[in-house]
Amino acid sequence: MRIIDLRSDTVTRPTPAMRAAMAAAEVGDDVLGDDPTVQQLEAIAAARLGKEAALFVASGHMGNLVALLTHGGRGDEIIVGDQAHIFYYEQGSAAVVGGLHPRTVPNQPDGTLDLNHIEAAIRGDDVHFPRTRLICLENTHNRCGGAVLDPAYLQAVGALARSYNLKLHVDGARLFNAAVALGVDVKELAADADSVSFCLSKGLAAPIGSLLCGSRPFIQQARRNRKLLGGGMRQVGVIAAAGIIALEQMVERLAEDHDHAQRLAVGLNQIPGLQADPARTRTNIVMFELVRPDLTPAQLAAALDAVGVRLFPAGGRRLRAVTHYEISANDIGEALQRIARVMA
Ligand code: TLP
Repeated sequence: MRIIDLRSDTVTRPTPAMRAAMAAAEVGDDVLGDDPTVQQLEAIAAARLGKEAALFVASGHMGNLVALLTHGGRGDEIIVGDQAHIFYYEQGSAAVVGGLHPRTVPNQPDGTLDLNHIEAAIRGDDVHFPRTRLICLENTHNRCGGAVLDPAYLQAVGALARSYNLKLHVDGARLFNAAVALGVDVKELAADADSVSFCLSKGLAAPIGSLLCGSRPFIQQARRNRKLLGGGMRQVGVIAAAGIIALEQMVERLAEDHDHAQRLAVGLNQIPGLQADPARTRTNIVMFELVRPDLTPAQLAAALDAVGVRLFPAGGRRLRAVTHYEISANDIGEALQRIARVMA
C-alpha cells in the first residue's frame, strides 16, 4: 500500500539534484567564515528577498529565535498572534532563552492581526510596563490554514511599526508559497520587514536549514546570537548546497502543491462529516473540521493511518493535511477515496 504522507511538507526528502549537489559541494569551516557554499546560499537568499545580508541557520525555529534575540532583550515585549508558530509551537523559547515577554493579539482567520489590536497592544512609556520592541507576523500562516498576507497588509503593519519605532519580524517559513500564491516577487513580501526568516526544509524540499535575512548590522549581531545558541556549524556547505538547489529549482513548482491542496479541500468538503473551506485554502495547507461527534480528530487520524493516509490533528475539532512535491495528483484522488471509506 502506498503511504500518502500529508502530515507536513517537512517530510519531503532531498531530490536527486540536491543529493548530487551535496556530494559535490565545496566546503570549509563556516564558523571561521570559510565555507564558500554557505556564503553563496546566504548571498542568493539575501538577493532574492531584497535584503543586505542573510544567515544560514539550522531550523525555522532557530531563525525566529535568533531574530527575536537580536531585536530585543530581557523584559522587552513582542506583539505576536495567538496562533503564531512563535507563540504556539516554539516552547516559549523567546521567553525561556531571551527573557522576551510575549503579548498576544488574536489572529484573524485570514492570518492577519487587526491593526487596531496591534496599536492597542503597544505600550506607552510607564515604569510599570515592559517596553514594546517588536511585532511578529507569519506568512503563510500555518494554524490559519496556510493563509497569505499580501503586500498591502504588510505595508500597513510596517508603517505602524515604524511610527512607533518598533521592529517588524516576519516568520516566513513558507514565504515562497505566499509569493507563488499571490503571483508577486518575494521581495514585495519582505520589503516592510526588518527581518524575515524562511525555510528550505518545507515545501522547497531541502533536508535542513532556514535563512534569516535583514540589514548587514542586524545579520552581524544575529551571527553572534546563532553562536550563543550553539548554532555555529562547520563544513555545512554539504547542506547549503541542497538549499541552493531548493531556491533554484523548487520555488515555481509550489503552484502544483497549491492546486493539489485546493482539490483536496474541495473533495474533503464533499465527504459527509467533514468540512473544509476551499475558498480559504490558498496555499499547501488544508485545515478541515470533523463535525461527527462520535469520532475525535485523534481517532480519525489513527484510522486513516491504518489505511496509509497520514495527517495530524490540529487542535479542537480540526485536522491538517499538507501537500508537497512527493504528493501527486493521483495521491490526492486516492487519499480522498480512502478518507471517504473510513468516514463511511
Ligand atoms: N512547522 C511545523 C511544526 O512545527 C508545526 C509544521 O509541520 O508545519 N514557522 C512556521 C510557520 C512553521 O510552520 C514552522 C514549522 C516553523 C516556523 C519552524 O520550523 P522548523 O521545524 O524548521 O524549526
